[in-house]
Amino acid sequence: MKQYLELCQYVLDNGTQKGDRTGTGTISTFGYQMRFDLQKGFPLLTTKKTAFRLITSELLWFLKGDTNVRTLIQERNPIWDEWAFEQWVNSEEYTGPDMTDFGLRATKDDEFAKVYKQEMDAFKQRVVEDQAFANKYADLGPVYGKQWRSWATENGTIDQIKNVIDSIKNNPNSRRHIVTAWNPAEVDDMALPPCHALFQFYVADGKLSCQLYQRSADIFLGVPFNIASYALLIHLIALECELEVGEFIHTLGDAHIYSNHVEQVKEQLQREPKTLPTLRVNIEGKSIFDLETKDISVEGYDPHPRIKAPIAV
Ligand code: DHF
Ligand code: TMP
Repeated sequence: MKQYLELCQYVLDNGTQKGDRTGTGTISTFGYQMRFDLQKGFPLLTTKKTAFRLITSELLWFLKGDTNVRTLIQERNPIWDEWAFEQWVNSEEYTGPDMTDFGLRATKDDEFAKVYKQEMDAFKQRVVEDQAFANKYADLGPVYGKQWRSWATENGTIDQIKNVIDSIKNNPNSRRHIVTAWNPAEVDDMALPPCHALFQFYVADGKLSCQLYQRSADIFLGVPFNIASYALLIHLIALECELEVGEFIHTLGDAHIYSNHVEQVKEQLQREPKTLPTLRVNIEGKSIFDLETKDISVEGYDPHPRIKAPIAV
């Protein structure tokens, strides 16, 4: 995963200081591309331990067309908690302690961080126990799962994933194998407008490749997940279409390192990448839409230790 470390170094060397929506501050560049040959191993970062189980659970959640964080919470996957919680604390029904700017404040104020954690734990418990509450506050709106599997039109919905699988199978040479999560009519209703916005598949020499356009890329926390997630998606679609895997091409728009991730990035740059793991998928008798997290694993993953960092909300 030299490519990822090169991205980090490139942004540190060439980035400009740039403010951002979350108030954290970033070092940012615009436009960058990485290529991963999936024949050379599964691109899960080895320079820090990365939670593959969470990546799998999120991708299967997208593929099932789900947009409610309840499913993730039930699978002990916390990666979308903050964006559901934000909907709750901004609602009229919420009467607890003031949670304005909870993400940023929790990184700066230990007392507040405790109160925030209590409120978050209570929220998650209620989401699991109370389906009506979950439907109201834990649904992120028409995010990835909705756009991928049931894009709304005047005459019904479009299943972009089924369609793209059909077009890969029946017309592999097509230059129109596209899925887009960026739905201009609905972005305003989403808890977070799609970061991984549009992707295109390509078939040549019996191999399936995919290029992703990611409009906004949190290099330390988001990007390692995004690389592994799209690599996994290519493997799954390739299985479904009886093709080998080719390349993942990752094109970034605003590629940024948050100011409170710079030390972590530099620590990672000191580390030597290790051999990539191998993906195992137990798909026997199932379609990719019925897979469960336990059906997917990596073998031979021996990363450097985890490095923690706060997420910008
Ligand atoms: N917002 C921001 N500012 N950056 C993101 O990367 C991001 N990603 C989202 C939603 N909003 C976002 C969805 N994906 C983590 C990774 C990916 C992700 C959300 C969160 C994350 O916190 N990763 C940590 C902890 C993982 C764990 O619990 O083990 C990590 O160290 O990788
Ligand atoms: P933005 O909507 O203001 O661009 O903020 C979104 C932040 O989340 C930004 O730092 C990019 C990051 N992000 C990723 O890097 N990958 C992801 O998959 C998601 C959902 C978000």
